[in-house]
Amino acid sequence: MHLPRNRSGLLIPSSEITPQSVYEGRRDWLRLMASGAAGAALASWAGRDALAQGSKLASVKSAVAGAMASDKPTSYADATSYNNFYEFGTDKSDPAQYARTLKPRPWSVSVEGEVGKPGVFDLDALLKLAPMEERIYRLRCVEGWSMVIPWIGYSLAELIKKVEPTSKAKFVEFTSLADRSQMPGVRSSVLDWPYVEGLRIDEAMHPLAMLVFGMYGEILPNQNGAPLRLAVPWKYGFKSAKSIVKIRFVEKQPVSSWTKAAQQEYGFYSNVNPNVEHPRWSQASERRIGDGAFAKKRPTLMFNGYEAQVASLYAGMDLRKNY
Ligand SMILES: Nc1nc2c(c(=O)[nH]1)N[C@H]1C(S)=C(S)[C@@H](COP(=O)(O)O)O[C@H]1N2
Ligand SMILES: [Mo]
Repeated sequence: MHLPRNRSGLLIPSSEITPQSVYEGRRDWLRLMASGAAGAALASWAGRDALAQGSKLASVKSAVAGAMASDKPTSYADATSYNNFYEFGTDKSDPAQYARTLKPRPWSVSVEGEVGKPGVFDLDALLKLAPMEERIYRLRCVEGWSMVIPWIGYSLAELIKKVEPTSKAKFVEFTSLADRSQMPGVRSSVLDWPYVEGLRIDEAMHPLAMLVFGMYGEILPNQNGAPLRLAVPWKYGFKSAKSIVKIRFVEKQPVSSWTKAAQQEYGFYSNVNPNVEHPRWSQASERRIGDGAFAKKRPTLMFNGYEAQVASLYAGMDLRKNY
């Protein structure tokens, strides 16, 4: 991903653009599901039942509503065929091609470390833990491209509150699945598996930080990190770990996989910042996937456009040092 190769992969054929009507259809379908009316038809997959019965697709809370991206969502085709998920290979097309071997069910997430109520959460329990919301967030990859994605999920804070972090819980570490039998890319040594990411506890508690189970009105496709992933919209995309199996509350700052791979390039914070360049390229602008190969790049926004919501988390910090 963050290797300088494969730049030609940035050219996306416009034939892949999903008509808005198809996307709207998916949304209607999810709303129906949320109302419970479509429950029987969806019985083939238990997760859909849980999503339908355990929750309503709530309108977003005010803390989040003001941060919703007004830009047109990226086409479903682009969002599901141009991916970074190194467990399935390093080319943008690899996850869509190889992630069908991922088994997102049964699935559980182990919550460990500095919490009063550690435990293993089954996926069904997580689906019912809080009301599902649809939130349109920008996703900015550190490589210089971006998308706009309608996610479905709820604030990570909902889960964190339930497990009662102790006063020693200063950071949260997220670990992705690393199973060679399901993930062909794990045989490669491009990263030190499993994929690990981390957030400071106040970042993790911020209402914008989202635990995601679906997108575009559907259950999360495997290549996008099924059955659950993070969406941390003010940070570079790699902070949003996919296919999470472990959430650990710790006192010391976790070392993320990308920091391990290249410390001078990928720091712990990795907040989107047009003023701090990556050692190998500028971060001042970005290419919106779907805009076409010859479209003008868009200026990258401070904190990816979420400055009003999150800047206070970093008051007094030197964002050049804490990149
Ligand atoms: N486990 C895992 N999570 C991951 C990655 C990965 O390789 N493995 N790639 C990250 C990067 S670099 C980006 S930009 C986003 C891409 O998410 P998307 O494919 O859903 O757009 O996922 C992030 N989460
Ligand atoms: Mo990325």
